[in-house]
Amino acid sequence: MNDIALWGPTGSGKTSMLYAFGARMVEYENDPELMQNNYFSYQIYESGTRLLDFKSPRHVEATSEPSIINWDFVRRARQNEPKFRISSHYHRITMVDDRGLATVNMLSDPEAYRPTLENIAQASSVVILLDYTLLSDTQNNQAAAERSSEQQNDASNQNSSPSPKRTFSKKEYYLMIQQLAGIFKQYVKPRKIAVCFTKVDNLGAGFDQMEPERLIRSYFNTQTRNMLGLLNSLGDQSRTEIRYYCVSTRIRGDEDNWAPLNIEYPYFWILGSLEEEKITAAANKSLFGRLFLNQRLNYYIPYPQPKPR
Ligand SMILES: Nc1nc2c(ncn2[C@@H]2O[C@H](COP(=O)(O)OP(=O)(O)OP(=O)(O)O)[C@@H](O)[C@H]2O)c(=O)[nH]1
Ligand SMILES: [Mg+2]
Repeated sequence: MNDIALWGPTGSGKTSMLYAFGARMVEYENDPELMQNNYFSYQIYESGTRLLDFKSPRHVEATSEPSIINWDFVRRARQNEPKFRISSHYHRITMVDDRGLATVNMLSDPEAYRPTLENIAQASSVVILLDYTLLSDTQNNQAAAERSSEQQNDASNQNSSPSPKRTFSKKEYYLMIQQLAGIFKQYVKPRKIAVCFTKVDNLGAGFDQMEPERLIRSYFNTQTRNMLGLLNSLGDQSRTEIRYYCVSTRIRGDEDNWAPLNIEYPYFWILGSLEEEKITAAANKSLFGRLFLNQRLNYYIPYPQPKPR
């Protein structure tokens, strides 16, 4: 199963991220500058039928129940040569987008939140959202200060209506990731983990170009708790790969138009790996295939990557 599960507290931008990714794929279809260096078209269909029409950001609402979204993702070459054919793929992907509250509460109360926990633990890829605007102990963090007044810990209201946003101290955020790491250790399986430092648009221009590790270190590390070190240690587990991104779903102040930053790259990494695995698995079916595997992989055209920093 190609499941991509999202983990992040209420309001960290999980649902926005999914739709911003879809919107970004539409940009890849239509933007002449993007198309210049890109020989592929990317399309997302809902359950094998409808080509998805991505709404503008103001339509994203707080998630009120677990959403299991089945997408057919098609990467199709605009040209017909072997290297393009070998790089054209169709994927059936399941996006697992739960309520932030459930992804947080499953850590301390696994029994009550068993379905959420299973969905995340069993997913072959997990996108972890680190939202610095939810930190309560970051100096000059206006957004966080405003939200802390609405702080509420909702335990009684498990299965209904969207939950209010709450803030976290750096220590609390660290402890959540530590508990999440414990779940990954318990449910051993090959896993890709994309850690996204979100809402970089709030930090101002140029921050999307920064090294995500640096942002994580400066916003989430404390004197005694090394968040980046903890995240890196997830990658020490066998068959677990981890990568870091800084992303944003939109430019602040512009409510009507998507202007996502880097949002496609975690998904491109995951999809690209799936394609290389597919090519390898197909080749391994025959001696002939095995002989030419390296050649085929050399032909394969990788997805666009974030600009080197
Ligand atoms: N500035 C900024 N705001 C964002 C970004 N991504 C999401 N938001 C805002 O954050 C709020 C919450 O976004 P959602 O996508 O609903 O968050 P969620 O993680 O799905 O929340 P739950 O479903 O409640 O768990 C919305 O008001 C979004 O517009 C971003 O990259 N930058
Ligand atoms: Mg949501």
